[in-house]
Amino acid sequence: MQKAEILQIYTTMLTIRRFEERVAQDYANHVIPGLVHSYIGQEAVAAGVCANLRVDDRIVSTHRGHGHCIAKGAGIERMMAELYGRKTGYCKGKGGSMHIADFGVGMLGANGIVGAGLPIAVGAAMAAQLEGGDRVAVSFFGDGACQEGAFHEAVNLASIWKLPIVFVCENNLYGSVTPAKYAIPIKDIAERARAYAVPGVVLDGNDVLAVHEAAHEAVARARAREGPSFLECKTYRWHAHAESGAFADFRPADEIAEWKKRCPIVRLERKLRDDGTVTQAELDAIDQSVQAQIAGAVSFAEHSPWPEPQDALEGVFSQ
Ligand SMILES: Cc1ncc(C[n+]2csc(CCOP(=O)(O)OP(=O)(O)O)c2C)c(N)n1
Ligand SMILES: [Mg+2]
Repeated sequence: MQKAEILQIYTTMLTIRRFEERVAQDYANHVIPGLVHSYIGQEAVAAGVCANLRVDDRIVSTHRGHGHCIAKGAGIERMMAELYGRKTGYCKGKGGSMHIADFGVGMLGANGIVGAGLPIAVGAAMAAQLEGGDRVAVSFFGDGACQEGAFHEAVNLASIWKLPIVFVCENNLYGSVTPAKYAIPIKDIAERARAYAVPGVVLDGNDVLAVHEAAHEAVARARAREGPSFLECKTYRWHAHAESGAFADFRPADEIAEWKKRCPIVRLERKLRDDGTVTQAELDAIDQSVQAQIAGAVSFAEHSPWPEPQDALEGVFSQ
């Protein structure tokens, strides 16, 4: 991979990290209302997969969607404004974290209903197949979503119709407070894909280069109209299920500490420094530029107007 491409992936991961750090801080300070699920710890999955996508490819996300939005090219100003509840946000400040979408960059939406994104992504893949060309769709979802009926229907349909889709399971070992070990009777969820004749690969989801390589193959397969693929990325979220404090974190402290040592960003930094690809000064400069962009997004949100009371019933699906 060219240096510029690796640094682009690195910058995406760091943008997600800094964005989420700021969001967590603003949430704790009651600046951000609603419910927010942090993507910190899982950055390698969104960044590694989306680096293989074009702007006209489509992705469907989850309740933990900020990383997917950023990696697919959504604007962090409008994202931050949405989280702040401002009129300039993606949903005019009325949707919040779990409704962010940007069709212009092929981001078909976060989704507050666990498992509901998979059939939407299958629909996007079907549309891509019907229109000809080589567009693809990617479905991001968690281990918890794999316990929903929609998961099985989606993977099966994609398989029998050979749809151009990549299923990306982010197995972060928990669905809210339920350990995957309790809820799932098999070690690797990828086994389920194989039951539907979809090739399933198990990956270290904190190794962005491994994720990128596997996604590269899966996306190429979809572009060549050879059918769906399934990537199970083993990873970990650093924060509790959601920022609200309503979800106590029952996970063992030593487990959290162990996974923090496998930070996907630090791992890539170390590799790039060790093999002489970058200097620490280059990495510092990227961080400074990312931090400036986050500050810009916050300033945009802070200086944006609130929605008008008379618009309260516009753009909503129930009244
Ligand atoms: C259909 C449905 N059931 C339950 C919930 C409540 N809920 C929100 S997130 C979540 C856990 C999802 O776990 P997973 O798919 O592994 O994603 P993660 O939160 O780990 O990223 C649950 C049960 C929901 N939003 N939708
Ligand atoms: Mg999970």
